[in-house]
Amino acid sequence: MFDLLLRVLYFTLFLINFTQPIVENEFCDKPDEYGENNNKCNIQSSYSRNRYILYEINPPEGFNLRRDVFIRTAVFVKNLIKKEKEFRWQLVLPPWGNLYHWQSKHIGLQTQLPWSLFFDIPSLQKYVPVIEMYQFLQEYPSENKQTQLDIVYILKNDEEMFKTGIFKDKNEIVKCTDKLLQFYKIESKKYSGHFWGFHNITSKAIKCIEFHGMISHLRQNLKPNVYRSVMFDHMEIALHDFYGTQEYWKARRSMRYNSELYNIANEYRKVFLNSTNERDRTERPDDWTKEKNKRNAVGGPYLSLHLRRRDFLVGRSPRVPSIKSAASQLKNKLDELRLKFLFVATDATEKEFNELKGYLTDYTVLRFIPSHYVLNKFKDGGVAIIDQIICSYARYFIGTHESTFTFRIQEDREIIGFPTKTTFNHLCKDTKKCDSNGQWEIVW
Ligand code: GFB
Repeated sequence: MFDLLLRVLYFTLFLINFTQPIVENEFCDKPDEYGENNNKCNIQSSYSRNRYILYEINPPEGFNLRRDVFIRTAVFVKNLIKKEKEFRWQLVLPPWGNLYHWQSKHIGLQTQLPWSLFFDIPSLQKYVPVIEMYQFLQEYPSENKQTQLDIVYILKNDEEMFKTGIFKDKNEIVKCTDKLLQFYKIESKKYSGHFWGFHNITSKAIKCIEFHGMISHLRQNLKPNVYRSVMFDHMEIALHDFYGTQEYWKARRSMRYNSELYNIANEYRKVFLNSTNERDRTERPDDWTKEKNKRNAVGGPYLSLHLRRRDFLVGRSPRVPSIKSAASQLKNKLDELRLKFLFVATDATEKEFNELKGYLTDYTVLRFIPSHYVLNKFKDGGVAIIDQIICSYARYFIGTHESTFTFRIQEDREIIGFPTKTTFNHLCKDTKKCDSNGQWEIVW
């Protein structure tokens, strides 16, 4: 009897699965010049609810802008999950690599690095379902170890808007005419190109979109009844839906770092800066969702500085102070706060750092020098995060005007619970005229 019941149940499930149309007819027309609309059969044969969103960013962009694009995308996917419930949405984390600022040459290639090297994946997953690229490659159907995405949308700005200064929402498919396009056709319905350096990934279709507007407007391009995997190239073009809101900060708070990076930074704080979370009132729950609004963090007995040099000396020279001027501003603040320790996170040369130290001989001026183990394991990206963590736990922080590296430290300090006046400060070109960078306070 029980056996019979089971059979009836299986048969009913079979009927439900096989009789429900997964593809709507409106998507079943002829393929266009970029190969779209050929995916119906694949989707029908899969019966899977999994839908994957992948993205890539303009190659010259740095690590900390990329972190911001992740937040936009994570919030987008989170909202998608609420609205498109019949699918199981997953955000595929684009591996890190080939960043212009990662200059250490003796530690091997810094390419295709997983997010787990820098971030705590279970924390990210408490905000939105994310998977690493290698996991996607394992679980997504492939043929002879070749993975074919369903479509790549290449976002581009509408140059006309930038010429006229009149900006309007736009999401329009245009011809892919750009000679610098990173994707090219190798055969019918097969495009190759820059897929994070993986040579076993291609796409069935490529489409170019002139896009202006909030990232949520990309929902109309997903067509989950047609595509299982959608990649957006140049995702930095899509804007935040909710910049600075509670939702933004939730996604931001989920970006806890790899615990080993915290351990290294905490050990450094303890040994060199006499700073511990218990003493500094900077203790936090392990789980970011349990974190509460507070403003009483004291921080370690040191002033921290993010001193951005290198390309900023060229691109942002009107705002970048000389080392001498920086030293004089720091001396004033150290004296005002009666602090003797200065921690410097910087991309400055050894010569510039020594010059700074030379002006501040009455103080202990320190920078984090990674061991071979740390540099080899966590690469330039991990060392930069350790610098950011140490800066974020100081009693007072001074950053560099308009550096996203500085912005991320300020956000971490907002989360830890420092009074804002100890956080939103930056070095001035000279003390006479010094514009504010704004205060992006946390919303709980
Ligand atoms: O992160 P990021 O986009 O910040 O780029 P900006 C700067 C990179 O330089 C960091 C290194 O990701 C690090 O690799 N770096 C900078 C540092 N400061 C430090 C530091 O204190 N410690 C360590 N360890 N590394 C943008 C660039 O930089 O500035 C754009 O991304 C462009 O490409 C623009 O150049 C002008 O926002 O500061």
